[in-house]
Amino acid sequence: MSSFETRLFINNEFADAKSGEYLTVYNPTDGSLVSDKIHSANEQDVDAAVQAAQRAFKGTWGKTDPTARARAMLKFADLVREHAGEIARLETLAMGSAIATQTMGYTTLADLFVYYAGLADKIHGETAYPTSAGKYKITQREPIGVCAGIGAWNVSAILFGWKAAPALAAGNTVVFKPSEKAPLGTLALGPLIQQCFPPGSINIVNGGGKTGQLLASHMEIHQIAFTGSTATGRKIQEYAARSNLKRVSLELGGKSPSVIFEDADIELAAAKSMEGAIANSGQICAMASRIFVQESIADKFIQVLKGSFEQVSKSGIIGDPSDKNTQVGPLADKAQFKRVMEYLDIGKKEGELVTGGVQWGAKDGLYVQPTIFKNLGKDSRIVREEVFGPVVTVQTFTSEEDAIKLANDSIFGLSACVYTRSISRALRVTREIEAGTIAVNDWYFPSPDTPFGGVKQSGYGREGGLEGLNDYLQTKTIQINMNAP
Ligand code: TXE
Repeated sequence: MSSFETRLFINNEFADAKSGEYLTVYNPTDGSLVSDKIHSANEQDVDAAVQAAQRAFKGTWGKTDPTARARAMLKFADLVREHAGEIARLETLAMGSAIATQTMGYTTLADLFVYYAGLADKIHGETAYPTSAGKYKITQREPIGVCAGIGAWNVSAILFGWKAAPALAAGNTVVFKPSEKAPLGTLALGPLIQQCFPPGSINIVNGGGKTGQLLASHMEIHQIAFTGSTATGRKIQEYAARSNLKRVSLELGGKSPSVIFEDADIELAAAKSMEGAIANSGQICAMASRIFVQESIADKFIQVLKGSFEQVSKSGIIGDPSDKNTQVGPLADKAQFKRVMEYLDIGKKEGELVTGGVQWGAKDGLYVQPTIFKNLGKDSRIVREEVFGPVVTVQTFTSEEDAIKLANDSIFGLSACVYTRSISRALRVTREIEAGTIAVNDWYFPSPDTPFGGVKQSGYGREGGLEGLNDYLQTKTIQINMNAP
């Protein structure tokens, strides 16, 4: 894909932004300009997108028979799967993530549309039993109307699918804003959307925080799903409260713990911890960045983990993200790189560097060597805050109780990992850990058929699985007087 679309996608057409404002994106592999002409939506543009979505909700998509909705979604899924590799290149170009990772992102988007297409004709209410005092009561589950989505830049395809697929299956229409750091892949879906959905069903508006604020504050949008930082999530909730009290679901940051007990398979725990840390160069919200290992096996575990982290830099899987064998690309942009380097400085000052801790490769490439720190205090910022890079901290614990306490000592609660050979311990510990998702003897990566989301300041609402549909439906109760003539 040598050229790409940079305009807004409204009512099934690409259109110039009325704002006359543009976003700029650089390639993080070498700092070269990707585009300085990515149209940025202002209030008029957002209004046009919302009106188109409103018309589709009232007139076409919202009135489409559920089985026809499912067929349109399945057609879209097939097209996305067919073009996954070429669209993924646009993500790689803009934010440096490995082509294999982003291709998986687009095939997962296709899977999400298949999953929710299957639910489109299975949405139904209940009958209240027993009928009381001659009143027959039923509930029906209805779409909400125009739903907005705001995505982060790390896996744009999945973030779009989590929001758009359940919204459309339920009969809603969508206005989606991809991140200003990686809008090109989402825009490339426009021609595929045109082939499957009536105009206005899915609209894409580019822009930064200002455009996001317009969506979150819009009076005709009745639901907004957000993925991004906790700080922005807080603002989204405020905008919703100040405007029309639209429903909000938030998938925010994390600082996920990984708890490794002395009966665990050390090689497996180290390999999985490494895989999770380098996937998407550590830019995954569910990444387990706080590792807690039982004291009795700590030295052995750290030694094996160090070996597997160092192997990444030696094995050739870090490098050009457009190469299909690459697993670790650069960080998304200069801001992200600077932020991660600042955390590395904190780690070096406050703890002990085990491996990494520096830039990888040439100066213009925004790569970071996979990094391990140990011996950090529990209040060090690198232990408390989300780094969003291939960086882990290792601390030790003595007992199960101690491990649970340490794992839960965070404002976040998105995900967690537990490594043990004991099923009863796994069941006890997973029950106690405060997180929306937990992997046992594995690192956690979400899948279309199960709900994903956080507790505490990692947000609320669930995306994926049957529960993922709930945010896009509202229940109406109907009461019928059975004694009426
Ligand atoms: O997030 P932002 P950024 C974390 C991660 C990362 C940090 C910053 O720690 O380093 O957040 O990333 C839109 N009103 N995560 O700067 O700013 C913005 O345009 C409405 C975790 O990308 O939260 C983008 O589309 N919208 C996360 C989206 O919000 C606003 C993934 C996210 O931007 C807005 C990414 C506003 N006032 C980052 N300001 C995860 N959970 O996976 C910005 N936006």
